[in-house]
Amino acid sequence: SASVADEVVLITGATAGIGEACAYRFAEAGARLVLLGRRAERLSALQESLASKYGTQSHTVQLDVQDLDAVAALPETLPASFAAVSVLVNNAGLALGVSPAEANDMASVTTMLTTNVAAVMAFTRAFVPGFKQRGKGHLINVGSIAGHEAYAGGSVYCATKHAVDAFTTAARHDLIATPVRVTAISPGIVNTEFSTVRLGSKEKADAVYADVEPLVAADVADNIFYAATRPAHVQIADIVVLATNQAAAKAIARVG
Ligand code: NDP
Ligand code: 8X3
Repeated sequence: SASVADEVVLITGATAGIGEACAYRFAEAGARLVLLGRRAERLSALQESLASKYGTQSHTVQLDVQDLDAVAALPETLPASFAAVSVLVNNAGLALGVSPAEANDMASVTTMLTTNVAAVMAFTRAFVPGFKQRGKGHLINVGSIAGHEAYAGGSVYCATKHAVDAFTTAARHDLIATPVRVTAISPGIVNTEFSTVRLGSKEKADAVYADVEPLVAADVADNIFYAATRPAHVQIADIVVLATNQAAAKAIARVG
């Protein structure tokens, strides 16, 4: 496998869940990290924790990824020692609610489309030219099983993750003659803050994860790390990863 030691790995949505688990996984392997999210206290706490645990050098950026101009400006504003990003993990994302298609709240529609789709496009636009210039780089987009199937109550979220899937595949075509690799990671049920954000309360979220052993964020970070550490000639296209008692987004056996 290829080492990510001393590589600069940029992770969006590093303040919780899968992004935070990626920070620990890449830090353990000696990477230097650019960590992004809106919650500044969590970024500082993560930075300190990684430094004390692994001696990690990291740079934090408090950013709402919906600010597409700030995303475009980001490469210019990184300190020199963090400028040569070679792995971009587009992880920040969310679902808001389970409205049926005919009742979607349009503010939530815009938030999901901008965060899950436009921001992924903006980060790609911001960092992949550098990958091409330096002849090295890996674009990793966190999709979902919701990018491979659609379900009731998921009209907008599933549409965003289908868009991530299409964008990722098209990017792979665009970059076919370069050393740049393009990967999608498509998890099923993962116990993170995702369902609290989607459903609006921890109590409702707990029901999603009840009587089944879901994936945990570290499982998905492990998949992302796997893709990032293959030899340079190996391009993982998509990892669809489900809980053992899951066969599709809404096919989950509550076996205890
Ligand atoms: P969490 O809610 O635990 O984490 C989401 C992360 O995204 C947080 O760090 C949050 O940071 C960040 N984020 C959200 N909106 C913004 C924004 N506007 N600007 C910057 N950062 C933002 O959820 P997960 O870890 O589960 O989600 C990570 C990714 O995995 C998402 O793309 C999600 O769609 C995907 N996914 C999740 C699955 C699951 O079952 N949990 C399954 C399949 C895919 P902050 O709030 O500090 O900004
Ligand atoms: C999150 C997984 O199945 O709730 O992307 O859409 S699902």
